[in-house]
Amino acid sequence: MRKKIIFGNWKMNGTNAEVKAFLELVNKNIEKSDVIAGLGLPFTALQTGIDCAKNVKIAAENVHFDKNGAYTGEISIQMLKEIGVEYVIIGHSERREMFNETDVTVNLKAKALLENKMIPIICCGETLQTKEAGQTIAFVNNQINKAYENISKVDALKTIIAYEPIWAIGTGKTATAQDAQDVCLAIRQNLAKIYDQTTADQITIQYGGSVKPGNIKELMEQPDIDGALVGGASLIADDYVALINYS
Ligand code: G2H
Repeated sequence: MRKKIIFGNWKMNGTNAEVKAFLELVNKNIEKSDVIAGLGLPFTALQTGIDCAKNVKIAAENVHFDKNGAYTGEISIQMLKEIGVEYVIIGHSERREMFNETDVTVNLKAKALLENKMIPIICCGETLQTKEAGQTIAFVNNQINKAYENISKVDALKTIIAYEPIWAIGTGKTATAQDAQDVCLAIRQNLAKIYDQTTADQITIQYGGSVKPGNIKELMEQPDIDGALVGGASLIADDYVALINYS
């Protein structure tokens, strides 16, 4: 039985003061012990997140795959581990589109995180153009095949996938619950081809893209959607609490 895993993704939002105030409100109001709640934060707010969160896992929104070196402005896995971060969002479409993230770097990051016993949240998802060309599943499966190259079955079990159709991100357009389910099922079928059905059945697949309190329940009721990665709505404490306490 897969537990629901619902993470906020604050993107480039949130000062330390804002994160502290947000978590003080959220800590008191999260009821559900059967949902794993999390929050992706900018690097500068991670320490505050770790210090203030009670039942909320803290995620970084990116990391470099190399151990250390001449990478001005980058952050290493060791640096995140040192402050207690366990989860890292990798391959978000905004990083792919604006910051040169590729399937190759996503794979390097996933492998490096797993070697360090950290949990990658591996994002995938298609553009509107790809969707309209009827290529969604082929495109997403190709992203997944590349992300999981040379990752063992044991390690794959520790990963989380976030399926985020790019056309639904921050646009207010959510995939219908059925459309999201269809793609999440196709991802699971692809994982069964890469590994086996038992492994595929244990991997968490989140949906992301304009998730909000009003649509989370229907999305979470889909058999292959195991959680959500939420941007805009996760910035508001009341909405974040409603998302975690959705049922
Ligand atoms: C997709 C999502 C969070 P939003 O990027 O990862 O953002 O919920 O604002 O569409």
